[in-house]
Amino acid sequence: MEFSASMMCADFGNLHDEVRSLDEAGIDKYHIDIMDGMFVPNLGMGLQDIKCIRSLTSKPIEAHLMVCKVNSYIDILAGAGVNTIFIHPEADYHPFTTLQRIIDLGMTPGIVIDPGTSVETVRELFNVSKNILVMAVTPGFAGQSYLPYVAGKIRELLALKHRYGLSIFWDGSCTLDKIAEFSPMGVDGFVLGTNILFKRKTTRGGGGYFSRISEARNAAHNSEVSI
Ligand code: S6P
Ligand code: MG
Repeated sequence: MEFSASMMCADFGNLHDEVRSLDEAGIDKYHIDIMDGMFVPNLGMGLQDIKCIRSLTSKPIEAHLMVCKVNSYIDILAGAGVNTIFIHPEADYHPFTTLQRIIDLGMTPGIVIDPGTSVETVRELFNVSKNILVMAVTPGFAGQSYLPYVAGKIRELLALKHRYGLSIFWDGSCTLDKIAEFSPMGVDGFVLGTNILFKRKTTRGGGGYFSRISEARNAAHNSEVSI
């Protein structure tokens, strides 16, 4: 089970402390949301943020690209020390070429499935990208409500998991009850944002993050009943 910290929810006034605290608290990966104000109506994190985080941790960094010109960002992100890049295939005319470029630069490719995208539409890409990030909210903002019909799509993906050798990750409105429900089914990881990791400003810090990550691990562990 892998838990990522959604860094757009972190306290940017204390980014150094945030990363050090999350590292010490045992976070597995850093999730960086990158937006261009076009593919989604918001702006996310920038290159300077990524470089800062890279300088502070040796843990993996995953970039979630919510942009139109996907292939313009790949080389830049490789240079910034990103380990995994998730792309929205519908934003790219030639997602296979972009995924291959990610591989050629020594990174791991991933694809994101929007609430409005069906599994069948992107299934051919599973031959190249084994990491699938499923959006449980409309991409663009933290703190949104869970879209219940996404559960059906996750079940569809889980049915294909072994055939393609997929790793399936959850992004958006991740709560402890969702971890408890979906990790036993085979979801491999969750992006933690305002619902679990960054929920109360007043209690941020190593101890706070440690107990929140522990709660997430317990939710996964205590419900380990295989299907
Ligand atoms: C949404 C973005 C996500 C969120 C994260 C926030 O566009 O891709 O990574 O930052 O899901 O978590 P929460 O718990 O506030 O929904
Ligand atoms: Mg994201």
